[in-house]
Amino acid sequence: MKPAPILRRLTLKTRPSGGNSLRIWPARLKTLGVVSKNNFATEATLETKPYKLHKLEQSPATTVSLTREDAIKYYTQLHTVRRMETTAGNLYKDKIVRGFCHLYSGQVPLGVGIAYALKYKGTDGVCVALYGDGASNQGQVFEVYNMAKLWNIPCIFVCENNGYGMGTSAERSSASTAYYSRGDYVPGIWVDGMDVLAVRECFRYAIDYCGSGKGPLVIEAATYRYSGHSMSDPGTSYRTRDEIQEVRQTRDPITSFKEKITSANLVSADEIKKIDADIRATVDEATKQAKADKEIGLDELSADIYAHNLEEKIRNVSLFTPLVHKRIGPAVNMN
Ligand SMILES: Cc1ncc(C[n+]2csc(CCOP(=O)(O)OP(=O)(O)O)c2C)c(N)n1
Ligand SMILES: [Mg+2]
Repeated sequence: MKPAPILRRLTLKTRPSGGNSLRIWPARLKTLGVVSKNNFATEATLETKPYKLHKLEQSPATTVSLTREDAIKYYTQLHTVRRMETTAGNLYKDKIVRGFCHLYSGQVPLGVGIAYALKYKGTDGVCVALYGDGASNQGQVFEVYNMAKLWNIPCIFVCENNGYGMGTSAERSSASTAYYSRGDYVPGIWVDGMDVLAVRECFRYAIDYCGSGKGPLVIEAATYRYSGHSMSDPGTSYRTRDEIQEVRQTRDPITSFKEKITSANLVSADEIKKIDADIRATVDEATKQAKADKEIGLDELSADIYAHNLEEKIRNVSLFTPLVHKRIGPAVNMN
């Protein structure tokens, strides 16, 4: 096994503000124990892709420090999400998952309302409101940009620009595709959404910026949509297969992160293989269990909608036959 290259590196600590605090400690690396027993680096210094700024002077950090623990955590999360989504997509195609399902939908004004409440209550919390390039041209987005800047509301607007809104390319729908600058008087950052560490630093910066009372920010995360908008969109009638292949080969976030962490000697190729195999086994097992389980009852339609439900009844398609709110378990983020 190669010795950790970390001793030759300089460790650059970054503050959450994104400003580099530039504490360079090459001589102390050994005593800080940055080389683990098995010769892996426990921490490495890596470069992110550059950002583009709109009405901001300071950029998020481009030289960042990554621990071995975080490298494994991020890789595992990224790969598990992809494996789950691919599996869910296949189950849909096999007609095992039925119906119509949007993976998530953003309500930008609602996010600004939540952010306003955080400020009103005197907290330093921020709210992240996400929307796609396709949604970005709606009037409501511009209305809340105004309100958020006027009152310096701590809202991070995130435009996930994946190049397409349903079957329409960003260039065909938007007079300006520089989404990070479309808040005009709201400062903005363009970040490569395929670079995990750039996204991490960008959000560190944004949380610090908005949480310290400076008002809202617009982040454009540049990414790519491998699949169609929904299962009924094969995603190949308005672009070429070559375009999709090209992105998979040159910009894939998981592949590039894997390369980064293995070449920084944070994780070995064997460990990656083991993580991949474990994820495959976990998702396969969950799929097997989901297929074998009996169908869930209709009472689950109205289960766990609210963390703290204030009214016992939930509105149904007919007002006269309301459903009952059922508690199955606490929300995962409230444990
Ligand atoms: C207010 C509103 N107008 C129109 C629609 C119909 N609609 C659903 S998705 C979509 C395009 C979304 O594009 P984007 O946000 O880029 O999502 P992506 O296709 O990349 O998943 C539209 C117009 C909607 N859901 N809501
Ligand atoms: Mg889109």
